[in-house]
Amino acid sequence: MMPGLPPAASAHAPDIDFVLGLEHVGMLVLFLAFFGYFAYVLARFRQSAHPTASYAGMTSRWSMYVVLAIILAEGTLLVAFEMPEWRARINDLPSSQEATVIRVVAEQYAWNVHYPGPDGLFGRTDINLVASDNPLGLDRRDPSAADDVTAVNQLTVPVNRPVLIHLTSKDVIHSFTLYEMRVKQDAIPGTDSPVWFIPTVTTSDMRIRLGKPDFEYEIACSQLCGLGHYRMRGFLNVKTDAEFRAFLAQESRPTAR
Ligand SMILES: [Cu+2]
Repeated sequence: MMPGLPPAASAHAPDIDFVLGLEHVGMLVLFLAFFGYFAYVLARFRQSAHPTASYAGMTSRWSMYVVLAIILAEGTLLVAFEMPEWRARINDLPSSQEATVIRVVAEQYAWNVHYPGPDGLFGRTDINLVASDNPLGLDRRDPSAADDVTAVNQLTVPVNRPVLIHLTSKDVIHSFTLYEMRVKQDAIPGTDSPVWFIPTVTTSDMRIRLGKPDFEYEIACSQLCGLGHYRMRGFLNVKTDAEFRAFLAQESRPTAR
């Protein structure tokens, strides 16, 4: 419906695009109507046709009815379309049984990715353990941490299953953005912001679909977060279930670290 958007690759993307389309059509109607009226008034009430001002002005009420109609249309857009969409995205989180649960910790200027590993438990993290070779501050002595998988700027997820990301930040506010998934969520220090989506097209299928063999889904930071903001760029790898399992098995071997 909306021209110029990136390709859509998540289950909820058509809903977001529909609401975006409604909003833009509404804005276009308002823009054309106001400019049409403005042009009409410029011509209709030009000085040569009205050498003396009318101090009584307009007495009819139709302008009030127009404004009420605009308020009604915008209220309908908000209550009937935007709020249900918001609710579905924010309130109805998938359970951790059905979803692939991943932590993403933003920092200036990278995305740290943390998988719980086969045991499904995230290992303990401690700010005092944060080092250049341990950006998450993961405590490897914690039994739940032994099989955890970490990555930097590479987020790998399985296709056609919910992905639930627990998003936070180590330093300033960043904004986690996956354009093709229609996901955007601020990453705030000290706050766990859950965000979820169901990817529907693997990276390799999207390459075929677009005819671009080197296409990648990008993770962008949409919040100006410092001098290196422009290079805060990661990649989202959407894999088949089998490929994802192989990736996790490969990465969670102790020798892989
Ligand atoms: Cu950032």
